Amino acid sequence: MPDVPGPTSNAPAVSSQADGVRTTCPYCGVGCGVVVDSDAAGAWRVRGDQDHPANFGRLCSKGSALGETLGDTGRLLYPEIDGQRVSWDRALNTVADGIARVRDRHGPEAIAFYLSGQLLTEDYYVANKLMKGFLGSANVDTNSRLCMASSVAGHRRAFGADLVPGCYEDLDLADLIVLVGSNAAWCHPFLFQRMVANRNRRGARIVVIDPRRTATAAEADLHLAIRPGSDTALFNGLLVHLADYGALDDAFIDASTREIGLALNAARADAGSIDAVASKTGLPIEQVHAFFDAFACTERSVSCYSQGVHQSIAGTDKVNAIINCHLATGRIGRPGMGPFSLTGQPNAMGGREVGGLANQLAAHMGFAPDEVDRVRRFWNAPSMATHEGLKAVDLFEAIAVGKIRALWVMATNPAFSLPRADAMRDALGELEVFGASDCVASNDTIDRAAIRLPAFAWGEKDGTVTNSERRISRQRAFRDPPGEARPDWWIVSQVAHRLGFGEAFNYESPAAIFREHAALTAFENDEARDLDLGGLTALCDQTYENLAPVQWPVRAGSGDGIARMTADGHFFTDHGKARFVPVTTLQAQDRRFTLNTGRIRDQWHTMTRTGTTARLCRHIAEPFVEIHPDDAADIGLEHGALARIRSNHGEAIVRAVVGAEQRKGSLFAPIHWSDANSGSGRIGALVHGLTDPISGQPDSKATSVSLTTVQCAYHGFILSANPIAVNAAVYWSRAPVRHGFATTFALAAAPPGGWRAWLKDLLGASGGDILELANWERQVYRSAVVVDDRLSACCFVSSEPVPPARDWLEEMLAVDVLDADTRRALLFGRATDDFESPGQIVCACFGVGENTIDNAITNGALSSAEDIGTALKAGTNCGSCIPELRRLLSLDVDAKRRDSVTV
Ligand SMILES: Nc1nc2c(c(=O)[nH]1)N[C@H]1C(S)=C(S)[C@@H](COP(=O)(O)OP(=O)(O)OC[C@H]3O[C@@H](n4cnc5c(=O)[nH]c(N)nc54)[C@H](O)[C@@H]3O)O[C@H]1N2
Ligand SMILES: Nc1nc2c(c(=O)[nH]1)N[C@H]1C(S)=C(S)[C@@H](COP(=O)(O)OP(=O)(O)OC[C@H]3O[C@@H](n4cnc5c(=O)[nH]c(N)nc54)[C@H](O)[C@@H]3O)O[C@H]1N2
Ligand code: SF4
Ligand SMILES: [Mo]
Repeated sequence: MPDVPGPTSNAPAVSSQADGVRTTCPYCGVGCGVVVDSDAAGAWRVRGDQDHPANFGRLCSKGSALGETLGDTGRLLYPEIDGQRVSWDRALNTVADGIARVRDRHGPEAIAFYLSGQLLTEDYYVANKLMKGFLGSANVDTNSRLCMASSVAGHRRAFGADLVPGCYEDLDLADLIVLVGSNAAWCHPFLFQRMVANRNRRGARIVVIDPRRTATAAEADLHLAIRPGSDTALFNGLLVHLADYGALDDAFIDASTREIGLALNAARADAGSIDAVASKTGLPIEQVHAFFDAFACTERSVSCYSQGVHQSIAGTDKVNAIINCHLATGRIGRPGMGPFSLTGQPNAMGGREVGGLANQLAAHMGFAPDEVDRVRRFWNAPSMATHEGLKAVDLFEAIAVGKIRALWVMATNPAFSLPRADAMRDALGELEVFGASDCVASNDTIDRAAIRLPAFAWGEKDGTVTNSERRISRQRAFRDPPGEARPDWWIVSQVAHRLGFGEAFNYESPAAIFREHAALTAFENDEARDLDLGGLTALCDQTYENLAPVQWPVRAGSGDGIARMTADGHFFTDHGKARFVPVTTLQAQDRRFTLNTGRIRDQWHTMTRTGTTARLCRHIAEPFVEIHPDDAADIGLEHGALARIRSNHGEAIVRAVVGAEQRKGSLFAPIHWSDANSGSGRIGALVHGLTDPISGQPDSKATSVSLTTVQCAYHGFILSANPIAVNAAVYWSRAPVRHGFATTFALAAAPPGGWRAWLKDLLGASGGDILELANWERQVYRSAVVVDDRLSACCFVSSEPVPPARDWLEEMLAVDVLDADTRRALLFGRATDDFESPGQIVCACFGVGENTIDNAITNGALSSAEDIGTALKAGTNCGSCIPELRRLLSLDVDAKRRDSVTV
């Protein structure tokens, strides 16, 4: 097959590197440094990088399990068109021809790229340059629109630039840490560990503002279980309180800010008294007082915020309400102080730096005529975009109505992650040209792409990412890519060549792209723009290869970055001062049920990586919806039953978890399950399409829904050596277990042809012995399929969702020759001798289960999380499970039930 040669591997021989390859974790925006090497058997070992200033050697559960997610199973290996393998040459020509055809017939506005914070800065730069400088449209948006857009908009309004003023060290130095709409214990685990360490060492207090009692809230000194959407009222009230109690920093306000009067008037009108704040937020007056007093009296305060703030119809206003309080007290850019936006994806920041958002140009420039002209001259661009493009939700709506006809998706799964995901998935069918670059062969989006392009994955790709504190770190390659995968920057550059733009896309390496990106940030900058990498424009390939983590800006003549910005009181607005932004609460309507969506500790988005390892699927194994006990009683829903959530846009059927951690009227469901591993767990399908009018970020945490119990005649699970899908079931979901897969299901009625035929059909099994046990009075059916003396699958069905413990059965999948006693025991689900099930895994790092911990607490009279750590190691690596260890110690039955999702 004729092919285009391309870089196939950047991987140095790991064995030649005595201490392994240093790279950066591909998950959250904390951006932890990792070191990778391999053991004698060739298995990858991943440990924290002691020298990396984000994590100093520690990793969370997801980071620690990275080595287990590196297999080639499920990877997209070759370019494909309409499901057929083709050469790279043909695939690239097809993309270029499709783009050229649509542009010639319908103009550049009919083409779009949809990118991702999981691309490297270099990949992102090249894609953005091709669209905005050479194809002539700004229809490049990114999943950062769903993630960070409200922070970007809030920063630009207040600071005149998309600027995070502080750094991680501020979390070590603060005396008060306020977490707003952030479940950092699960989503930014290592940063949260730094906050807890500060509290333990220096007595810092932690306040959590979240409608749910999350693992983060459980660790807090004060938890404000705010009414969803009412954050602006709380921070407006705080601004008034600061003014009335003499806590304003008048000198800073005079010298460095504008328009406090407007903001204060708006705040007073919105939430001028403690009573008004309490009534708008639904919080007890004492809690409001406690928070206001703590903030007013503590100079070293940091306010961290994340999706509970961003993903809202008033996300940008919420961001500015928080920033206003920091400007009013002058607590910004100084040690231990500042507003701090926690970025989600590993390169959420890098994407913003190169102009990945449709309303920005590269290097933090906008669409003002002089900025457009500057970028045009730098790129020598033939068709520079002159106005903003469509933001993600609008962009996909434009696809649905045929305005956009060619789409190229890279490193994201919009058919799963956009609001109204079913409608957006259907819209993809309207495209004339649809290409997707991904590492995996199947997800809700790439399954619908006519042109599929295999990209390098983590461990293969090579470039840079920027974390939440503006720190640029290298991602380095350490393994050979499988099949014909290629780097994203190369794929885009090849298409640019075929469109006739070869000269501007003659990149030979990520280093060359980085130098150009750095040069553009410094071009005609003169300290007028915040982002300036002038000191990195001349890196030779070797210096780039060895680049140590560095915080921007890195101005010309200096190799060092700057930890805190705005310390000199200078901002990037026209007048050089920060702006107070007047904001007013958009009062959320009280509805019967409001669906809040978010993340769980051990899974990453669509689970394309974290869902492949048993270790990370044992904490929470099934899709679920959490509900307050009173609400559950009201609608007759029991813990562990199946529940149907329905909105105007779609529905899902998931497991019910009843727990007092929820506010009444509010439901929580995780976003992670998709068509790939569940029958009806796609939560994105329910989410309404409302967005923040300024940032365009979807309101993903407040969809009006109904909830009902789903009655099923049969509940069961199948353990199998190979993955299966129970497509005819009312409900099913699948997770990997140690030696195979566990598929949980529920059926409305018994299979018409009998259970045996049904099971054989599901397994695609032809031979083998089937052992069976049935008790029709109790509606119990159990069977085990043994092929060549090995357990190939076993199936347990009953009328209630309470199967026996599975741990022993899982072990049996690995036994080479099953003896007669064991075969009999299979149908009882447990060994005849004493097999102790560890129970649901609490500590993912050391695989310590709930039963083991419970026994140790009882038998060893353990009384603290530290005791448990000493006895069992649980909680001593990443610490993400410490809140759960505390809960087990408290023996609070309700709290324990909350996490026992797997029934
Ligand atoms: N384990 C894990 N970690 C991750 C990720 C992952 O998939 N898994 N993804 C990464 C990414 S891309 C991101 S963006 C981050 C997200 O990190 P977070 O923002 O911390 O995570 P979420 O679970 O989306 O939402 C945070 C909290 O917002 C709360 N919330 C909802 N509505 C409101 C409200 O009106 N006001 C307030 N104050 N709070 C509200 C929710 O109850 C929820 O607990 O996590 C990153 N880290
Ligand atoms: N309801 C609801 N919806 C949400 C959210 C929510 O809280 N609630 N959160 C939103 C947020 S904050 C985010 S960030 C999004 C995340 O949503 P997505 O971005 O859609 O989710 P991922 O599963 O991370 O998709 C990443 C894809 O990129 C692929 N990939 C990884 N690395 C590379 C690479 O280097 N190159 C290429 N070409 N492909 C790669 C992976 O295999 C995977 O298929 O979801 C958003 N949607
Ligand atoms: S906290 Fe965990 S997921 Fe986030 S970067 Fe560090 S190791 Fe990776
Ligand atoms: Mo995100």
